[in-house]
Amino acid sequence: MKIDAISIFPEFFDVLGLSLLGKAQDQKIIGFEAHDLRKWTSDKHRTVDDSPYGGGAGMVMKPEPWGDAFDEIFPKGQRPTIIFTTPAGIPFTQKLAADLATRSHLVFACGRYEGIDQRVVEHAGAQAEVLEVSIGDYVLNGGEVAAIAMIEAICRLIPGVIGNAESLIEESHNSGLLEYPSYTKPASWRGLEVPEILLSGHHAEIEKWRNEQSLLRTKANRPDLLAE
Ligand code: JBK
Repeated sequence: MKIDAISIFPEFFDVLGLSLLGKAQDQKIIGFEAHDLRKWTSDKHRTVDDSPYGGGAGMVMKPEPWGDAFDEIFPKGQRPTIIFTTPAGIPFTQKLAADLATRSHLVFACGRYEGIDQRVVEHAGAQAEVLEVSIGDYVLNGGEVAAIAMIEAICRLIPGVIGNAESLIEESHNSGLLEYPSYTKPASWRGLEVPEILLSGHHAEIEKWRNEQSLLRTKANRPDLLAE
């Protein structure tokens, strides 16, 4: 999979060189490239934003650098998928991650300020599959951290990126509930004990206990998941 990211802070994406995604790049399973949007400016101040039509606070990203970036980054005769990371997008979910993991070329467009001129999104639709996607209902300073979260969630689903295929299978088996709590050695630590059932060797009982714990946790932390 090829992944491009366009941002005024391409250094944010340096973290993708670490750990499993770094290895996957060394092995050529994924090819990642971060681009500085200011490359596609031509004025002395390398301006990427301007005041909003209709008034209001903040600045809006100008369309021209984005259009020129797409002209260079979108391959001719192909239809990549472009993802605009924005709090106004559709929710990013594991299902969407799995869907996007099947694409051959993703482009992440990361806005700053109050967002990008909406015509950029409209215009990208002529050359690409376009998605506006949000990682959650909170305020970030820009779309870079959201893109990094999505890239990690997507790439770990690509065959060969994660060594242990079993961990992927186990994750898909948790039936929409939260994970049960886990423990490791020592069995006694600072006066706190590992639940006895886990030391018993009764596999059926352990599974029953874990399912109960998943349900209790989900009730407490994510009642919305049970309503579904
Ligand atoms: C947020 O994807 N997001 O969730 C996102 C992108 C850019 C800015 C933001 O505030 N939440």
